[in-house]
Amino acid sequence: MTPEQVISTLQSIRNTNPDNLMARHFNADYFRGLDAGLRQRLMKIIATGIENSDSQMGAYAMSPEDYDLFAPMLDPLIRDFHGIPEDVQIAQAHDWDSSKSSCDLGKIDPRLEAVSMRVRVARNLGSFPLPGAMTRDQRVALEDLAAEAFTHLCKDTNYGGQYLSITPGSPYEIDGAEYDRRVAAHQMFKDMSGDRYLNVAGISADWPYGRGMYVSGAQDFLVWVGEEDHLRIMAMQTGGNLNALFKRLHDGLGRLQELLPAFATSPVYGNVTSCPTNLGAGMRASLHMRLPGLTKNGQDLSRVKEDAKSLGLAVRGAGGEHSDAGEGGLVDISPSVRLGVTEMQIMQRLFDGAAALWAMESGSGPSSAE
Ligand code: DAR
Repeated sequence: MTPEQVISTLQSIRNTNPDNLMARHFNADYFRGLDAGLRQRLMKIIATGIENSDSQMGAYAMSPEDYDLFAPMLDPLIRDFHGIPEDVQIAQAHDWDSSKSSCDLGKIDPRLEAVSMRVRVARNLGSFPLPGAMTRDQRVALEDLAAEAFTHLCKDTNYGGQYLSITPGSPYEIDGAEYDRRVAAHQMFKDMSGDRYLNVAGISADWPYGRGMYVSGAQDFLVWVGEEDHLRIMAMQTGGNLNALFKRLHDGLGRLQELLPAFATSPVYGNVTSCPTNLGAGMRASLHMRLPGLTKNGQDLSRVKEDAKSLGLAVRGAGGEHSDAGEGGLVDISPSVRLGVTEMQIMQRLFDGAAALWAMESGSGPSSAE
């Protein structure tokens, strides 16, 4: 497309899809003012939001430098998503000290003592392009670096476990049946080549090369390699104590920082990620709850999404992004904002939000839909 065709297309998307944040903040004069090389580089970042007009964000960075290089374009949509006004300086702090707060869902209601919960952070190695711009060889080289680091975890009695690769010919390669079993167990990530947003951005390219998963012996600490970010480092458990979950993640993250090259960070946005929605803490903390009343037994997520939004929470189906509610209204809830908030603030927001939604479900709390 010529620059004027891009401008015209984005004007149309802005009219038809006002929630496409990239289209909402696209500035035609800024785009026209870039030289041809920079325009081509920016097009790779925003192509996903042009090809997929229903995008929520509509952009993925291709290198850590993109957030600085294209700040006039990207900063406004980052602020819009994370709710940071233009006149507020973005400052990403970190706080993992969970001793100051006790977030055990069993205290909300004994029926919440055994909820499924997961917290993950996205990290990218500063010495590689981001996943949308990697070659197949770079994807395999990064996986080799990660696999080497995991050999140390496997020898550590606090972790044990194994690395499972889906790269053809990898010494850690698993077969299709094992891959399917791990996906069904909600451990391994799904085949990315089915995600149209990631496909346009190049993030799912070269599938399945450079992809795999470390899983600890207790299966409560996992690391995805080569998904939407270089690494998705996560702790998971069935049980309501968020403090224990976050501590396990923080401990494992610390071990990986010792074993791997430096992670990509920005002086403004904190941890650098492919998707601007994950900048800052790079953290998604989530738990599953059955909310049959608020979801009309799983048939309608619209009301619970509105209720959750008023609490700063996002709601997904139990099967992950773009999925429907599960049996009995099973949904995945997580704090939306990840930039400008610390890890402990995210943990507290998840706990407080879960308590408020539970109260709405039981009819004892106010609902935004009333
Ligand atoms: N589907 C893309 C990304 C939205 C945020 N989720 C991520 N990063 N997994 C969109 O722009 O709508």
